[in-house]
Amino acid sequence: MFNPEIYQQRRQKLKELLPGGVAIFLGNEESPMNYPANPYPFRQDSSFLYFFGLDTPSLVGLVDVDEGQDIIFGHEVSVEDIIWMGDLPSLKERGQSVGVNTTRPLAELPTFIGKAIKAGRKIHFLPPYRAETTQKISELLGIQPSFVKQYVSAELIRAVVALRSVKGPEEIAEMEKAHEITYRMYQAAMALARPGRYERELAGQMEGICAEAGCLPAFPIILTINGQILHNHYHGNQLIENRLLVMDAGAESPAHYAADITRTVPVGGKFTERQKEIYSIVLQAQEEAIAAMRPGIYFRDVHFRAARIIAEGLKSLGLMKGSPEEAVQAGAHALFFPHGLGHMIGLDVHDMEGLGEDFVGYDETVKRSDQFGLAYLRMAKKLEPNYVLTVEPGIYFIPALIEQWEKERKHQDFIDYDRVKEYLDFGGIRIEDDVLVTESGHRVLGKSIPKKIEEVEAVTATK
Ligand SMILES: [Mn+2]
Repeated sequence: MFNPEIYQQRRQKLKELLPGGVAIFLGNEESPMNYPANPYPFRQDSSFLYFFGLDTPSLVGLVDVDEGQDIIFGHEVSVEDIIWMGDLPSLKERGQSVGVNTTRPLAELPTFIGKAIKAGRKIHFLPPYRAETTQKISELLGIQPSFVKQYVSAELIRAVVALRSVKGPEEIAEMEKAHEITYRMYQAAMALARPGRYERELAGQMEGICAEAGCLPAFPIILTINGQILHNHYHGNQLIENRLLVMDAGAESPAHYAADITRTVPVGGKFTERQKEIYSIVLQAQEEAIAAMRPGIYFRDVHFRAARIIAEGLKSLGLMKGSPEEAVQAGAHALFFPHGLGHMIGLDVHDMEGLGEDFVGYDETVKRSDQFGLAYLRMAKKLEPNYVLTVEPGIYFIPALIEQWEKERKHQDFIDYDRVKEYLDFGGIRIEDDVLVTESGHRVLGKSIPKKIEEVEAVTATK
């Protein structure tokens, strides 16, 4: 948790951005796995954390823009709570720790909201992503659950996105902590990437390092010899000599800020020539994309820059043909690079994605494309100082996609399908770092995790 002043300033700025009304932030509840008293690890809602900091369930934060007041609604600590969970600070003390002087029993919330509605005041809320939150909003505001999403406040979403997008020094420091842990996760996993090991052994080491540091992974670890499957969470394969291993993982700091790193290593510690050729293209795309990061540049243009390097590189290997520029415009490169270059990162690994990707990554100057590949670009708009984004190009050989495009003769002026089919057993490569946009350029967060070919070979197990 940060100083109470940080939270006060954030709520003050929110009041300045909203035209009026009352903004409510529903904290999360415990989420049961298989019976009520056996919950998943508790994860607080990120916007609640941002404005109200408290990392415990069953709280509602309220920012009354008209009255200039902040209130936390929650349960008072009971003797029963103390029996099971030990001494806990009172609701009042917890409120004060985040600069909120007014706390009320949760049971008073419906009355407060009812009065505000009667007075014709607007109740702002963010899009819920858990069924019970939808249910609570439904009951509080008298909206049928299936209509709740239609009543979310675009004004509140815009204000929250404006604030959470620009990271403060205290947030960058937290992200650096997440990177410190993530660095150690990669050191361990790379050293274990030897034939005969199982994916789960490496993934388990990574999770263990998070646990030792008192935190959790920021998202389920992707660690697979089938990197062509983009969000593969299966960890049951045995590592095979010379197969590429894609690892996409990151820790979440104790204050819940995420790191998100991807490295691709050759099992056994030596890239084949063919792997080196493709790897070098991805690395060049990633390094040049990072080099382009600065305030004022559209992230979509950085994405295109990476896509062009991929198209040029694949042309030099005979997999693509024609003009790389035109190929990228037509979307032909998306056969190999079907996702976007990156996304914002912060309290959520895909930061604020639950508020709506178009609110986060797009604005009136840049609209989302519906072209295959480009449509998955989560972030397109102009970069500003203190944005933090991932930069994560990749090249994948996805047999089902290749087969489908060839059958449809899709982009055949730009793709040499006979050559591409020689790579059906290749797998995939992705390289990802987290980049802070500074006043004059950028800074890559965290200690540098090996990504140059020689560095990767040096730290990856040989046998
Ligand atoms: Mn990512």
